[in-house]
Formats: sequence, structure tokens, C-alpha cells
Amino acid sequence: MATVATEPFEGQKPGTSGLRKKAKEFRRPGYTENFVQSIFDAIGTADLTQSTLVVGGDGRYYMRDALRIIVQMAAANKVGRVVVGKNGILSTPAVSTLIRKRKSLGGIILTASHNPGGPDGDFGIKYNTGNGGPAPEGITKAIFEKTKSIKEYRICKEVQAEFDCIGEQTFLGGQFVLEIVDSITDYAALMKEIFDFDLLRTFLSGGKFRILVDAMNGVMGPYASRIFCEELGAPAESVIRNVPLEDFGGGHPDPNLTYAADLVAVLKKGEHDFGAAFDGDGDRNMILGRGGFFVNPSDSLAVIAAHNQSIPYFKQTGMKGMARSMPTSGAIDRVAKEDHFSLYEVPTGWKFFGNLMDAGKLSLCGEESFGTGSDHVREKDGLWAVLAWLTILATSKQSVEQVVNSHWTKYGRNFFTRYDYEGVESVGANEMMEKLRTIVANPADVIGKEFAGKDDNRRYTLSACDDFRYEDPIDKSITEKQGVRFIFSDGSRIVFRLSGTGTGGATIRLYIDSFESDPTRQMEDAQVALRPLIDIALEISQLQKHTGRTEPTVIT
Ligand code: G16
Repeated sequence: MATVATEPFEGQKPGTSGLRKKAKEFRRPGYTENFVQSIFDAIGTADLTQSTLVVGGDGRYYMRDALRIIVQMAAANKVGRVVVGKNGILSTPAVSTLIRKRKSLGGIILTASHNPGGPDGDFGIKYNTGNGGPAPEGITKAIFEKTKSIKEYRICKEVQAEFDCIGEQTFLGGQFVLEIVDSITDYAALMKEIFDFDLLRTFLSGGKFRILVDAMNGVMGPYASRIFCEELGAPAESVIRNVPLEDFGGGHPDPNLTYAADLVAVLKKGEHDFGAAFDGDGDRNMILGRGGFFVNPSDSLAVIAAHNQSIPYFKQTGMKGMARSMPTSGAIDRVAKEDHFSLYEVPTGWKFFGNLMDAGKLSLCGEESFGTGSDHVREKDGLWAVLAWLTILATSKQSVEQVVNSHWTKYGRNFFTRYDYEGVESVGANEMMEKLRTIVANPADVIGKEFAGKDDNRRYTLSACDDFRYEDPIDKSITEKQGVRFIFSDGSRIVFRLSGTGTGGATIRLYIDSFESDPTRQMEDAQVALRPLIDIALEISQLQKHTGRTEPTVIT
């Protein structure tokens, strides 16, 4: 075992979901080692010899090197057992599953999620705690503090592991065990406990109900092929781009209308009843219906909420409560209100749901950023969301579009859109946010003011504005500056925040949410319905002036 002297690297601060940087950065000598040692130092458990750590990732470029380093460092830091998916492959929800099943100390996930991969792409390292969820802020802050003062790391280079055959390997005279497991088995077993696989098999087998699932050359290919095709009988061609590639085939493994445009184009031909896509690490999902009908993630969450009793897991465990991230539309709020469930609003970041779930207050939650999940694990879960939708379709005997339309008829519709301005100069983006913060810091100057879009006679009166601050209901921790909000008297909201997952410059996210109860207007295109609020948002923020951008890079 070696103790290697090192010096801190600038900027090893975990963002919304772990440390994400260019792969090149992680390849700098000592960069990965420093961050991993800081995780071990922050865990602060003196004796790890009885502990298990789960490690895996989405197969992107540099994952195998990082995996080897982590295993050697876990041995040197005296962790008793490390569990790794075959060839290092584990989806993010599968890591969460294994951490919980093995009652592990925690896990390390190697992914930059939906960000591109390859030598010029992104990489990431995220620490999850024993509940299976992303480390809460207290721990990520402690990790960051350790990175700022690190002087040495420990590594055991004599641990030369093989990652391609299932079974146990023992090192250091039996003191360190590396266990390679099948990447899918435990996760698939959990899905069988949650859903009625017989019902889904009858629904999908023989290709009667035609599905098309795009794994975007991320980690989900093998999971989707095993579960949809082998287990549920969908034809093999139902899963496309199902081979995990280090660079995702040059694509951007982000399941949205821009980066999964190929899938949308195929669905538009009208030959499939249902389409879905996943991101690089399998926690995000996009749902499409026949003809490319797009289900907004906020609506997807609300629909699953409304149909929760068709899912066997919720029937057994009961619906303990629902939650969404702050920028996610209020569609689920209407279901919670109508059906008498508690509803929690948390900042962006799956880590904020964990405490509520552990306290038994939350069963179902989601985010506008294509994340949906339940308390079966402590990560969002793309394949779970697809199985939930297929269950709803099988039991309601309606098409995707019919399910969504009937939902709007019953609960009303929350129009929602998100504009992303990716790779903006940080200076301009920060200036814009600071200006917005100055406005909301003096609410008396703006509240009661009337706003209107450029070519529209609809008027919106500002009734509240703030920078979202969250007090965790369980541990009372406070998280501040989570998004600048402008709330109007009809409940419409405009929200601005900077992404915490990008790696180049800044990404500005602008979210707009507006409720429409009038059935004659509910079928309108969201971009048309929200146009005045978009204009108002651009006017208040002076986005173009600060960034030079006239158009967003992605519209959801
Ligand atoms: C992560 C978090 C999500 C968050 C998303 C976007 O997802 O787990 O909770 O909504 O980032 O965050 P931001 O708006 O800061 O970019 P993932 O799929 O990237 O791990």
C-alpha cells in the first residue's frame, strides 16, 4: 500500500449531482485520486473493514480507469468489500438497488448522466450514501472541504482486479474482497416485485402493442433488452441503440425533443404505440405516444400520481405522499389536492427527496428534468417510469394521448416549458442572476405591477417573488438560492436558475408554468399558450443583453 503526496486541485465542488468535469480534467495525474480520497476522508468512519461499497457506472470513456483507481483506493482505505457490476456497468438506479439490498456503506457512481462522453466529453463521480441516494448537502460540502486541504491519498496498486467475470476475487491475504455481479439481475428482480409482469407480458408479447425504446447507446441497452424483450416478450427490434458505447456513438444521451429527435421522427410515422428514451446512466426518461405525442415530464409525473393504484407496489405500500422539485409544474399538486395526498416542494436535485422517503413521508416524486421515481430506490429511475406508463396503458386500455387528455379534462392542464441556454459565458449569466436577485430582494418595488407579452392582451399581475429557500422538513437543514421565482396572481410562475450539472461555461434554465382550467384552451400548443409569459421572462431578465443569446439551445 502506498501513501502518495498530493496537492489540492481547484474546483472539485460537487454540483447538483456529484462532481462533473471534462474527462480530460479527471485524467490529470492525481485528480481522480484526490476526489476519491476526499470521499473516504469525508465519510469519516474509522473502521471500514466490515463495510461494503458498491461501484459502477454508465460505461463512458475513462470509466474503466476510474474504476480501477477506486478499487485500489478502497483496498488501501481498508474497505472490506467492493461490489462492482460486470465490466463496471451499472445504471444509476441499479447502484441504488444494490446499495440498499447489500446494506452497504454507500456507493460511487461513475457517470456524467446526460452529458456527452468520449475523450472530449464529460465524466463524473458521485457518492451515494447507505440509503442508496445521492449524498446530502452536508456530506458533499464535507467532501469539497477535504479536496481543498488534501495532502495525500492512499492506493494499493498490487490489487489487480478483473472486471469481466462474475464472482469473488480476494486480495491482501483475504482482507479485501472484490465481488463482480451481473449488472441487471438484482434490478430486474426489484422491478418484478413492483409491477405485474404477467399483465405486462400479455400486453407486450408478440408485438401487438408496439413499443420503441431508445437506449441512446447509454447504459440502459442491456437492461431494456433483458426486461422488455426477454422478460416481457416484446420483439428484439423494440430496443434501439442498445449497445453501451464509451462516447454514446457521438450522440448526446439526453432524452428530450432535441437530442432524441431521431426517435421522435420514427414515432411520427405512426407505426408505434409508445416510445421512450433514457439518458446515459438510465435515471431519466422521455415518454412519447403514437404519432410522436410528447408527454411533458411534469405531466408524466402527475399522470402516474393519478393512476398510482394501478401499480401493485403502491397498492401494497400505500401512497405516503408526493413531491416535485420547485421548477416542476404544479400538475402533480392538483392530483395531490384532489386525491388528498401530502405534497412536498424541494429544490432541484434528487438528493432532496431522500430524507422524506427515509422518514416514510414520500412514495412518488419527480422533476421537470425528465426524472420520475418512487421510494423503491433513492434515485430517479427511467425504466421504472416506462413500466409505470405501460401498466397505466395496459389497465386503462387507452392510448398515451387519451390518458393525458383525460387527465387534463379531470384535473386541468398546467402548461409548462423550459428554455435552456447552454454554454453561456459565466460572467454574463452570473450578472443576470445577480440582477434578478436584486429585484426579488426588494419585492415591494415590483409586487402588484402588471406585465404583458409583446403581442398579447393577457395581463399578469405579480403577486410574489423570491429566491427559493428550502428548509428540509426532517433534518431542518437550510438550502438557499435555489432559483429566482416570479409568481403571478393567477398562479403562473417564471423561474430562473443556473444548472449545476454542466461543465462548460454556464447553462441558464428558464422555467414557465401556467394553469389552464378552460377546457377549450387546454389543447393549445404550450409554446403558444405560454408566449406572453416567455416574453415577460425575457424582458424582466434582460437575458439577451446579458448573454448575447437570441434563442435557447433546447426547448422542452
Ligand atoms: C441531476 C439531478 C436532478 C436535476 C438534474 C438537472 O440529474 O439528479 O435532480 O434535476 O440534474 O440539474 P441542473 O438543472 O442543475 O442541471 P442527472 O440526471 O443529471 O443526474
